[in-house]
Amino acid sequence: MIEYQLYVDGEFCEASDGNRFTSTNPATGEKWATAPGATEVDVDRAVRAARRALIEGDWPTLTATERGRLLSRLADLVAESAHHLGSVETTDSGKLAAETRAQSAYVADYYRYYAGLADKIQGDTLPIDKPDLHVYTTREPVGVVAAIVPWNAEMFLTATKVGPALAAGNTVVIKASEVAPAPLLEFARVVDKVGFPPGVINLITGFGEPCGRSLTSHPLVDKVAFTGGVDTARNVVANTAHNLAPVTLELGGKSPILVFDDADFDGAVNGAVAGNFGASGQSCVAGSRVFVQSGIYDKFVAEVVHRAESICIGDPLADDTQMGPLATQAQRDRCESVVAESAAQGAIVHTGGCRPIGLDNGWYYRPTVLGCPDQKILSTQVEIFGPVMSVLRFDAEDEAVNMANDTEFGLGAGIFTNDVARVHRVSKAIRSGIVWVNTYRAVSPIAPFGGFGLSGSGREAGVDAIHEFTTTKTIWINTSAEPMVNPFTMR
Ligand code: TXE
Repeated sequence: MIEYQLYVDGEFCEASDGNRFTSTNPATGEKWATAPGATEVDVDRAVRAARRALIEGDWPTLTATERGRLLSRLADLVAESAHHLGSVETTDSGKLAAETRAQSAYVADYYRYYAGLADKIQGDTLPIDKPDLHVYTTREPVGVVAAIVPWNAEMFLTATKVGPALAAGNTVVIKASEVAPAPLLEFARVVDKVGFPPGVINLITGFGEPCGRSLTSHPLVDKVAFTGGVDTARNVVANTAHNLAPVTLELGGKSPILVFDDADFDGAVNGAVAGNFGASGQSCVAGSRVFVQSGIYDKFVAEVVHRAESICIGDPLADDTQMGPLATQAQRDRCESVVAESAAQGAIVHTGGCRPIGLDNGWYYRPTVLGCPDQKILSTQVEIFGPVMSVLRFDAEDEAVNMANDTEFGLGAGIFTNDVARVHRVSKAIRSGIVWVNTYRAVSPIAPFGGFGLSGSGREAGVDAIHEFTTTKTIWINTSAEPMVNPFTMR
């Protein structure tokens, strides 16, 4: 059993009350690691360390270029450790090693991108409407950032917050998910080698109560960057009623994939498979409502069923595995209950809808394809966070767009067509933060990421993310040779 520690103020430590919780390997159902459950005292210590690092010591006096150099070194060390970090993430979350290792390597590019941006954050000189005044703005760090991440892509979702936050000169307290705490505590070992001043990056683990609640409501926290579920987001926003910290929310979705008759058929099938069965469907951008035009509907369903049944399910660390388990037993229970209820409402279970034979110890669930007559079916309405694809038929373009937009979410959308005018028309009409055309699930440090509606607010990645972690300061300078006039004699 591996025993991890918190990382606070540049040191590894236990929780103040010595409390630990156990993490389970979803592929085997076995307990494999323990992590400290941070208390309110630990949270307070971490936030105060971040606050000290923000205003005292080396960090606030570093030039932006020097901050960039530290981020660049972090990028190099993450790249060197990518294989190991990916393996730990797989053991803790059940996500495919092929994906976690590649993603950890790509995470280094996120830090590298923000290393480059650090000394390109600049303000403006304003053509002010008054004489003898020189007015300019600077972009200032917001302050202490609380970064809350879920279990489904911890290294990645940490980088999308920590990269821009540090580039802009903030300090951070990162809270890992209680479901899979190990990857970030392993990441702490990498962070420790970089040479950041103590307190610039703090990593803690614990539960929503007390850890998440006391972090997001802490009076010295200036900004909250959250990824997770909608209900938790509501709690987080309520918590920030205490400190009035601005919040960035990256939540879930019920993203549509629209497949038109004229699409490249194989490409569209690949998009639907990637959007639903990649990461066992545990992805915020899962394209879990697939709208297929009538002319190819039957052929499309037959092919996605064939592809779902060909997926090699098993040990996520093994090279030939294509789909691992779900992260928790609760996630599998949710797949089972939503699929059962959807079938009772009239959805056709074309394939899946059950556990795979011979994989009795982990939280495995077969890739599932549901034929849904309409969007009254439960599986078309709720975020399942599992390998469950709901397929719906449409005839006309505006019918597909209306159905696609008939959701409270708005994170991603896929459009498969070879009609260029339709690409622009439908991209404009779909209400979502990201639209992928003839591709799906692509991300980049350079491209903003975020949603409309219940999918969240604010943007991660790209230059946009810098704006989330900076605030404007306006500086007014009297350039007149005369001293400021008496306000009571002003004309
Ligand atoms: O996330 P939670 P969970 C969706 C998905 C999933 C559901 C629940 O549908 O089934 O959310 O997943 C911390 N104050 N997504 O339970 O609970 C918590 O400790 C502050 C979508 O894993 O939202 C964890 O670190 N923090 C999503 C983090 O919030 C609190 C990814 C996320 O936990 C808190 C994951 C509180 N009061 C799940 N309570 C996506 N967008 O990709 C909990 N937390």
